[in-house]
Amino acid sequence: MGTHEPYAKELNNLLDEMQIEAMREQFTRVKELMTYYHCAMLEMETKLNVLNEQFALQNERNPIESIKSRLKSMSSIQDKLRRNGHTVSIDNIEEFLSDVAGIRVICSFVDDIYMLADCLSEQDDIEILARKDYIKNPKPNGYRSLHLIVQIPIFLQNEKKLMRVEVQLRTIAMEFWANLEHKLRYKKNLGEKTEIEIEKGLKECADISAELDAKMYEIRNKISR
Ligand code: 0O2
Repeated sequence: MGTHEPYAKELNNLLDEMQIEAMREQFTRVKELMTYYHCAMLEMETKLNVLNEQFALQNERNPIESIKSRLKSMSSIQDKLRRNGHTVSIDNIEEFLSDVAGIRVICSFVDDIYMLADCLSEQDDIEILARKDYIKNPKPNGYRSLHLIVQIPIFLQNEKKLMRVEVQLRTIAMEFWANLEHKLRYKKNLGEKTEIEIEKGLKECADISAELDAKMYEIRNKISR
């Protein structure tokens, strides 16, 4: 028995080392992938900023109020993969998640949203893989925004890589509603009656925000006729 012990210890050490090496490799790959998503996000931001500048030259106003970008956190990535029945792996991140890189574009008016979406879809280096129009078809809770899944190339030292970025376009009023609704969504366990009242209240606020957008659009058109 005793004579096998040194081998067992060596074998354990070897296994430990192999596991550490495998973990190191995975870590490097995740870091690499997240860097690629970050680069794709920067490319998309530049495209949007260029459109903003060019539109301002011609129309003396900016269609974009602000741009917010974020990379999905590792814990959200894991949660989303598991929630959708996938194992957590680097390949599955690339295959099944389209919103690791996310850009939110806050526009001045509703027509600016569609103008920007059209401009993006006409650019020959990017492809719109999916489009969800929650402005024309709001979610039952009142959520409005235009969502695009865009595939964009990034040019690395020796290769071109196609990456997916989720672009959410919305007005200031839509952003205001979505931010507050997001904060309030987690305050549950208030009792069924109160929760129904809150949902109804939020839906009313969403309708008011849609009216506000329509009214602002009308006023702008009167001014810039
Ligand atoms: P985060 O942190 O904002 O990224 P998906 O889950 O994306 O695969 P789904 O549900 O069809 O598929 O996506 P959808 O409808 O395009 O919505 C995804 C994102 O839109 C959400 O991201 C939110 O950012 C936003 N969103 C959608 N519905 C609502 C809503 O009712 N209220 C608010 N405030 N935001 C909404 P995540 O994944 O929730 O997280």
